Amino acid sequence: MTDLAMDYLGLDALLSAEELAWRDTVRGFVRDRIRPYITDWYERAVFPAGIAAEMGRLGLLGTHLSGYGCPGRSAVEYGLAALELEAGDSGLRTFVSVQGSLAMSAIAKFGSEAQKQRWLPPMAAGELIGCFGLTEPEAGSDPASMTTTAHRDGGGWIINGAKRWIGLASIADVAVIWARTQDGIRGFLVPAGTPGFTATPIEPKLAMRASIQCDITLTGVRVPAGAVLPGAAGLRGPFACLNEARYGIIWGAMGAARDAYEAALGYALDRRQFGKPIAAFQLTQQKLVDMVLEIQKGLLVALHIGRMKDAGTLIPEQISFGKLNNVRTAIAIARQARTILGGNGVALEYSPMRHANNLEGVRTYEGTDEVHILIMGRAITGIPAFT
Ligand code: TGC
Repeated sequence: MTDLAMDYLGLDALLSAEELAWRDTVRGFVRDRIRPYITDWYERAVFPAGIAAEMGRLGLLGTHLSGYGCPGRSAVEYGLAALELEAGDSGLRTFVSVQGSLAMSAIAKFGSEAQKQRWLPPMAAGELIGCFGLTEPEAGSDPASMTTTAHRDGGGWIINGAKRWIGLASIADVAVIWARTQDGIRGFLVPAGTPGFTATPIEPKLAMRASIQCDITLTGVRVPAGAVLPGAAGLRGPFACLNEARYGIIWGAMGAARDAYEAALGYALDRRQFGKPIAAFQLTQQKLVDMVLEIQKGLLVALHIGRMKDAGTLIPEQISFGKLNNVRTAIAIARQARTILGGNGVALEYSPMRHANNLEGVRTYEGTDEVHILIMGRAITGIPAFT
């Protein structure tokens, strides 16, 4: 492989020495702690929960949050971590997103001082796990139609309802549950083990096999007054957390794409047919070049959006641009990479088809392609076309 094969436009020059060092640290973690095991985890549909504490020690949980034991890194550094983790597997990057961008972010943005003190330091360390319950069986793209309710009862609240596709819920120590109240949608911190709360993994899955997604039921779940997140009122609260997770996906998807491309390139250089490496065939070179074009463009989009986020100028409609473009592109690259591997491409030993399958999950959660198209459509026409 040539230098241009790995960084065609020299994009590393756009990163500071500190950013490159952090990127390489996470890349090393993925090389040592994820790559050797990922096919086994994926095949057995296992999320290696023990990795949480290792990730916490490295500063991968709540990476871009500050205070309360959180690493306080920049948005670009958080993005670089997502890029490298998803080059390992989308399921492992999803863990970091759910923990840091959704659960911890909800507490950091909207929690009381007591809630932050109690939950954030052990969550940053990976000692406690959090989940984020927004989506429901009948309310996916339209969370405004949620039917989970919370009613005041004495000094506390009683929550009833159901959530679906909730990452980590069955191993979570605390669930952030969004529910409809008399005063609109509010967020509640529900500790694991609270009577009436159950979380059941959704199995078997064809994507995200090395992570956990669950059904949650809430039946007469009683929580104290101090469980409500005081700073969040209305859907703006959960959407602000989704912005964080969607941002990480912009980078992460390019990691999966890059890994699929690298697998295809390595294979094409080794694999001989008709007397020469298949990389010597024009059709293979065209596929590889198309991948390089799209990966480099996707990384530029991610970096530009990351710099805007660090500058405080990024708006949610621009996050939709990145999420839509980069996930759609990554799926196309992973599928194209699979074709270069021929029949071997369906073997778990090679990463492209695993990435392609995972990316179907990534394309769907945190806003489907269709949702982000309509967010962008509204942004450029001024006309909402959701219904
Ligand atoms: P609308 O209902 O009118 O807006 C409600 C309020 O929210 C505000 N808002 C945002 N605020 C910050 N960031 C954003 N990205 C926001 N989007 C909307 C909005 O301004 C309004 O505020 P206010 O103060 O006026 O009340 O919603 P809308 O018309 O703006 O949006 C419609 C639509 C379809 C775009 C939105 O509903 C949407 O994004 N739907 C997709 C939902 C989604 O992404 N669901 C995935 C959730 S992920 C999950 O639960 C499990 S996956 C993670 C895991 O693995 O656990």
